[in-house]
Amino acid sequence: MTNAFAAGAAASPSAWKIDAVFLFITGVSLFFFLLVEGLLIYFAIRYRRRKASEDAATSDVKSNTVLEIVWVLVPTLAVLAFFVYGYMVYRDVTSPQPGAADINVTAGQFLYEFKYPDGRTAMNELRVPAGRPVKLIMTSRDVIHGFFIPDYRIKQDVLPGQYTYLHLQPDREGTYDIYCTQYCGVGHSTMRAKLIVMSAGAYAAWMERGEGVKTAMSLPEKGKALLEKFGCLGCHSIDGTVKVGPSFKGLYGREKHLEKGGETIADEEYLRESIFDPGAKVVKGFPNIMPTFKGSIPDDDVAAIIAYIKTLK
Ligand code: HEC
Ligand SMILES: [Cu+2]
Repeated sequence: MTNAFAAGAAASPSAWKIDAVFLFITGVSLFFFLLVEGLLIYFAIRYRRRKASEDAATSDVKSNTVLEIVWVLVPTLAVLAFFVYGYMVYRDVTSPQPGAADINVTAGQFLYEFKYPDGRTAMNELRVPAGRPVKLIMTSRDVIHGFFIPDYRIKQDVLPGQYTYLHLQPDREGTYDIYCTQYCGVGHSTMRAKLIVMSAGAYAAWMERGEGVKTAMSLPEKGKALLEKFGCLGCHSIDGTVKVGPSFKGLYGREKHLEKGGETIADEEYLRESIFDPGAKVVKGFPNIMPTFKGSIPDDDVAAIIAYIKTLK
């Protein structure tokens, strides 16, 4: 098996974009390194101390404005180019892709669990069809883990009690390594999984076969049942009616105004926080009376509830 430092060829658009930034920075740095070191060596030889008779006084150079402007401006522009180019690629690689499939990832000592929207669960094996972007919604059930796909050049810490995201653009079929990059305990080095990118046909056939642990319900169906089970619907509606609390209809992705002032986008992490710590971001115009469900709703159930809320467009 290859290790994390021997990553293979770039295997997704994000990977070659990141490689291009890396090469650009390395190339420009190499150019200036050779220029400066070359001049250093050249001047050291050209103006070395010779016999005393040749020790003529040097010419009286005070300053050279043009030269000074050039040597301040050129490196400034180079560094700005690193920033702008790097930031553009960072934005591109970390922003949601339209039409992405959502997959929940739960990291735990010492495995990754992948939960698909149809309710199926797989351990250490993430199967996706080529050509369709994927959004990973990740959390940990114990300590901090680091989700890393070397061939994609992307990495994201996975934290307990919070969602973090990773956006994949799988476009080439194959099997790629997934590592954990945070030392998370004795089994850390065995914490490996596979990203398996399949052709659309093979993926559909795999879905059809229904491999993996599959619950009776899809994630959103389970979420819907949980809203009833936990009594959320006493205060929240799913059809747009405002009850004691705001309606869940159209909630996902919306900009929410907060009681404290300011606003936030209702993404998965916002929804998770609203359930476990309702007082943290109180919706403007509503009382802070929602009870916390921390400890009473397992992480997996919260993921299902969020999957359901996302379907309420
Ligand atoms: C006693 C009534 C009550 C119950 C029960 C309740 N909530 Fe709430 N909830 C509220 C109120 C009021 C708000 C708005 C104030 C705030 O943000 O805390 C709210 C806000 C929210 C928000 C943020 C909504 C938005 O528009 O930004 C989410 C998500 C949420 N609740 C989910 C749930 C879930 C899931 C459950 C069940 C597990 C639940 N709530 C149970 C009263 C309740
Ligand atoms: Cu780990």
